Amino acid sequence: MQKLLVTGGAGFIGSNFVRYALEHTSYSITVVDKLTYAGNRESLRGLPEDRFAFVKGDIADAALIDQLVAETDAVVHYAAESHNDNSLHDPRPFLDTNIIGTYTLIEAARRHGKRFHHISTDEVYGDLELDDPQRFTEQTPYNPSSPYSSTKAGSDLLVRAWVRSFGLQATISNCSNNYGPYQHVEKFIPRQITNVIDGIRPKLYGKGENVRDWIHADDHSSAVLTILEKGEIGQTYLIGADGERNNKDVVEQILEHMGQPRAAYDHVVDRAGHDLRYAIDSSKLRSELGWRPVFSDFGKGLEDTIAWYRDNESWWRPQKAQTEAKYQVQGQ
Ligand code: NAD
Ligand code: TDX
Repeated sequence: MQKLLVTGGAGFIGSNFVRYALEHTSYSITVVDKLTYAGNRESLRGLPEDRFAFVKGDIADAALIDQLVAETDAVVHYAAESHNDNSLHDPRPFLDTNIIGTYTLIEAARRHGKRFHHISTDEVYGDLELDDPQRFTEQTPYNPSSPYSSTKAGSDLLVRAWVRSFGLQATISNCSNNYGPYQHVEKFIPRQITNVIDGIRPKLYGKGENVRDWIHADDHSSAVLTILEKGEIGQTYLIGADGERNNKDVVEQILEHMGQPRAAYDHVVDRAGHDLRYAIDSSKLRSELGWRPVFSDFGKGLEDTIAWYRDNESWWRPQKAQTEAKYQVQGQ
């Protein structure tokens, strides 16, 4: 394997993977990205020109995708509409990209006999009670709650069907909530950090008891590389780093790291259908493929992320006002 096609490589996690893979392997990488509101060419600035190419395009464009897939050895598929709140207000782009886009890619990968890795989310499993001793495993039944997570679940099922029916050489990974630099300011952690920088109080949906299982984006990238190189075709691997925390705790930590009183936040309207808790059991990935996360100290990772947003205002500033205006209309 020498050449990778990375879809959605101008987004948060895709760009992290591109930087990570260029640094830790000798692969050449082509990114295909539509540059929606969530994509940012600046997230890929300064990469080595002899090993990196960028193509602006839509994964649902069958002619373009056929040509790009024909030219690569493997596809790593990150491109998606990724924000739950947006999916509650305008679901259509989620169907177009997450379902039709994935279908377009796996048809091309099947035609050309190419290795395919599908990036997905723990949200396909629905949510857990706060006191449930169980965590999600590869055997947990699918039970998605939102338009976003149902389209991700649909895309996973398409990939599974293409493996079984057509022998597609695919693996799937379902990861928990990522944090780190280059994440869009619509998402929870960057929204609150940039709010505090702007003198706005952080906004907690509902009571703030909802639990997310946080993993640093670098650890997600190392896991994807491990699965791409060592994973068994047809298998699903859950990716997580034992990072369960409720939203209230995360907001309080952000405020404390940024020199504000821990209680200086507001409760706002809850998300419709808000999943209560996600928690990943990643034993299969650890025991079968020997993967381990590197970032074990969430407080330190959060401090580094805060420092990145302080130092890179020019990256996020153009998105901030319109993102907050959208939330304001929703009472959030
Ligand atoms: P993101 O919204 O930051 O980036 C998505 C990227 O895809 C953007 O660059 C966008 O321009 C591009 N894109 C969207 N529609 C496209 C289309 N039709 N054609 C080509 N490009 C298109 O999302 P992210 O947080 O980086 O998530 C990436 C992937 O990881 C998604 O598949 C998501 O479901 C999955 N995931 C995310 C998390 C998380 O915590 N963020 C956790 C688990 C899984
Ligand atoms: O302002 C906010 N206040 C708040 O309390 C925002 C934006 C969010 N929240 C809450 C909602 C969630 O409980 O914080 C939690 C995290 O919210 P998001 O950042 O929107 O992430 P989530 O909905 O959990 O989904 C994320 O993780 C799984 C990614 O956006 C998905 O792409 C991924 O699949």
